Order: sequence, then structure tokens, then C-alpha cells
Amino acid sequence: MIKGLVFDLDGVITDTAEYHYLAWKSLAEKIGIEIDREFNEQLKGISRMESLDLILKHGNKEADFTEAEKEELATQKNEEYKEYIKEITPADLLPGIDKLLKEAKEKGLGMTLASASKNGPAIMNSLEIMDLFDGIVDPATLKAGKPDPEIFVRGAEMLGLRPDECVGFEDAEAGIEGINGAGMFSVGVGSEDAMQKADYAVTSTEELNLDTILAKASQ
Ligand code: B16
Ligand code: MG
Repeated sequence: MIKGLVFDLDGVITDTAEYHYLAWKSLAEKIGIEIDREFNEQLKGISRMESLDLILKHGNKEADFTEAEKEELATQKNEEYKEYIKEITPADLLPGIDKLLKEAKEKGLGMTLASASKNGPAIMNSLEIMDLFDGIVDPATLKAGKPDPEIFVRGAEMLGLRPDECVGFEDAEAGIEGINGAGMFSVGVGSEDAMQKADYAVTSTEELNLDTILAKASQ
């Protein structure tokens, strides 16, 4: 029986994925690297430093920066990103998410956040949904990021549940792999192509219906 929901943040609860893209694009331009939306798909769900490494590789500049310089570049990106997320309000919840979270709460389901983002708590507060959640997995405490299942296993543990008693929501391929690896039922939000490995997939958050999801996960 499903007793808990474990959520990704960027691209599922709110569209900060677009802000990450804009901030990385402007950072990449400063160091002479061009990135586009297709390339950006790979950056979804992975940590800030791993994202920077992929961008440097993409521009054949992996050997051009010291660790300290890379830290500085990642900080610059995060400063720009933080300017974008300052403006977030509850109106930035993706369509259907408010309803889904409230219905889940009414049904007594536990809910945790499994986001790779260190900005997760600030964003959850701006969205005013923190009181619906039972906890946030701190990504700084993980041994391995997505696609490793660890963050999802920890999200279930926080609820005192086994992964197979939870449903995980993701918009990134790396995230779906993590949910599946945890032995949790995976719900994907995104293109059919990107969400191929999801147990159940929709193209937009608007289509997420709690009863349908619970029925599919219990089959
Ligand atoms: P930050 P999610 C992830 O969040 C993003 O998808 C990914 O693009 C980003 O690099 C990562 O968070 C780290 O974010 O720089 O704010 O710590 O999709 O796991 O909610
Ligand atoms: Mg995401």
C-alpha cells in the first residue's frame, strides 16, 4: 500500500529548471561556451559542480580551470540563479501541484522532498508549501547524487517507510533512474522520450491525478 510521496523540486513542483538553464547559459557564455536547451536536459537533476563539469567538457575546457576557479564559477552561477528565485511566489507552483499536494495531505500520505538543489528549502518557503511536507533530504549529506537511488531511499526513510510504500516524482532521466533503483514506483513528468523508463508518465503536471497514480502504483 502506498503511504508516502517523494518529490523532486525543479521541473515537478515549480519550473526553476528554466532559471537554472538561464543562469548556466550566461555563465557558460562568459567563458566562451555555448549551451542550448537540448544540452541542458543533461543538467537536470544533477548537482551544481557536476553540471559545471559537463559544461566545461562540452566546451573542451575541462583542463582550463583550477578547483578554486571552478568553485568561483559555480558560485557566480548560483548568485545569478538566486536573483531569479527571489521572485518566486505560490503562483509559481506548476499547474495541478497545489491540488495534488493538498489531496495527498488530506489522504494522510507522508511527503518529503528529494531535490539535488541546495536552494530547495528557500524555494519551498517562497512557494509556501513547507507545512505540507514532513521533511527535506539535505543533498549536502548524500554519498552519491542522482541517478544513485540514495536520495529517494532517504526520502522514504524520513517518513519511516520502505521505498516500495512510496511513489517518486521526477522530471529528469537521472531522477527516474534513481527512483527505479530505490524500488519505488516512478512517476515521470516530461516528454515521452525522456520519460521512457518511468513506471507511469505524463507530459505535464496538469495531468497528475492522485487517485490514478495510487491505483497504478498499487497494481
Ligand atoms: P543547486 P532537482 C536540481 O534540482 C536541478 O534539476 C539541477 O539542474 C541543479 O543543478 C541541482 O538541483 C542543484 O541545484 O545549484 O540549486 O544546488 O531537479 O533535483 O530538484
Ligand atoms: Mg527536476
